[in-house]
Amino acid sequence: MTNVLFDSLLGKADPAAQFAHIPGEDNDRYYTYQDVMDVSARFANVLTNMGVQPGDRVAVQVPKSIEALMLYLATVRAGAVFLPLNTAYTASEISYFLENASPTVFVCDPNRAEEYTSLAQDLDVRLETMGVWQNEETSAGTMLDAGLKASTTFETVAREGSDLGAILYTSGTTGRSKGAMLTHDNLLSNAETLVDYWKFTKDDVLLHALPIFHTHGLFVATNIVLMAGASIIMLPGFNADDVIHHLPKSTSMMGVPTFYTRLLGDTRFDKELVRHMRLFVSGSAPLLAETHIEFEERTGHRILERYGMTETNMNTSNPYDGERKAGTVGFPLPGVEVRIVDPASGEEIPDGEIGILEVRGPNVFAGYWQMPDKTREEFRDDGFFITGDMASVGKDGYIQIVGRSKDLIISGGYNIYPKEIELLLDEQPGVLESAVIGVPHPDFGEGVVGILVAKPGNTINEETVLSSIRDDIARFKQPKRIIVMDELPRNTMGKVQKNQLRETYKDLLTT
Ligand code: MCA
Ligand code: AMP
Repeated sequence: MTNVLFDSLLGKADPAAQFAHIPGEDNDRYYTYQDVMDVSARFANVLTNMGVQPGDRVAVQVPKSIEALMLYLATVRAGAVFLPLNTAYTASEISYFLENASPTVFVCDPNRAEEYTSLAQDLDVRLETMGVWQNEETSAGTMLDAGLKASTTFETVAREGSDLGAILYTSGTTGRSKGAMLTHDNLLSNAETLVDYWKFTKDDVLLHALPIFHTHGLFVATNIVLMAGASIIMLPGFNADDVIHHLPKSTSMMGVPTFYTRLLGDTRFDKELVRHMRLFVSGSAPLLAETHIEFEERTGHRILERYGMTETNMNTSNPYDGERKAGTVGFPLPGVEVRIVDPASGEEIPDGEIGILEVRGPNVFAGYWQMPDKTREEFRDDGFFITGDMASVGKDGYIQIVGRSKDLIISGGYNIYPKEIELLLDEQPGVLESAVIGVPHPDFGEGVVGILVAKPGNTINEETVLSSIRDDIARFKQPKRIIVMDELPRNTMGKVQKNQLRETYKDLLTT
């Protein structure tokens, strides 16, 4: 019996080949594929000794590090389910995830252990810590300490393709997040397809500047590299100086559009710097056609844009060899079926017309964790998943994402559901009601704006509202501006007209 995901990702790796280069302030570190096997075995032993059983959830909110990636592999190796959490989430956000997913272990940043101690006790979750490795003399958390003492031999737990490998939470339209259950087959099928489609080989060096708590940085970037036996240069996050420094040693990079607009804003970013590059991939949010064009003019490279979701991994991609069309997300990936339907009837509509994009394939998730009703609502009877993205197919077959039927803001590649912020703003003293919208933002594509109406006799102060929600939700979700209106514009049905608000405030964050 095999462990479908782990054995496929690492089955053919050359132990002596390099997996990672981790630039450091004082000295750089390097990981071979043998190190990947050894360190993932150590953490798998640690997890198993803590009582983690196959199928148990391991929740992780830790700073980006190579060891955090090894913890992902170790969890899969131990037959458990990896549950990564955004490092920006506050304790009150985390408490929902822990309660909902009931993990056996929660690994957090050592700097936040105190904040989480009583929460973990109340929920009967074992709390462990993992920071960024310094050296053998300096402790960087209980997981790393235990890992150092653990054996590098571990008998990988057998798992089938239909077993869960990970749960990733996506924000919900009603404010509460839903845990998307991803199976070994979901993750593996997408990695196999993308290695092939984007022509990754063992000679590739991927510049990794994305966070590793979302699909893009965790599965798309990492699984592909492992599967191809390639290597990464692992940066703690996106910083233009570091990226520019390491690009000449890389062959490929994956990023959200903000990465590319920031690089274009830097005069050091030119043709010479990226001479060795083979591929730039963009996704998670729409890449403006003008960014695509400016990028080609500056570097001679055409960014390859693809489209995916937490629930589905990657669905469509521009071609590697054929034309990469600006403003489109290309074609359905091999094995993935895409159709565009009329939102009301669910009937397929002709090419060129705009409808909702639905998708079916081995990449599509197994449902929302403990939410059978929500799962049923978002699937058609024939197995197609209703993405909520509005799209059309051009005459040439290229798919264009033209908007969203769901009320979603995408800021710097992070999803933000207005309802969650509105519920919080409505609770603030003196607030009668609120509407949260996304408007153009020069750096993040879209930025959050909160529109408030005061209760009669009350006045609202922007600073007071912003500071009182500071500890409740992640910083990236907090409105960049608060606007106070006498009343919200509504249609005859009483529904708030967000289109009108978006139009009125379209220049608020750009000027
Ligand atoms: C940081 N801030 C943000 C964002 N990021 N505000 C809005 N939107 C954001 N995305 C705020 C911080 O709270 C802070 O506010 C200020 O901006 C500067 O923060 P800093 O940490 O310096 O920002 P940064 O490190 O430069 O981060 C920007 C970033 C980052 C590099 C664009 O957000 C990022 O790495 N985004 C990638 C997201 C991603 O991986 N998405 C994939 C999801 P203040 O100063 O007021 O405190 S997976 C997915 O969507 C699907 C599956 C797919 O298709 O891939
Ligand atoms: P998430 O829920 O974080 O997985 O985000 C998925 C959403 O990101 C999709 O439903 C789309 O709305 C959006 N998205 C991802 N890639 C693209 C893209 N290339 N162009 C436009 N939207 C995208």
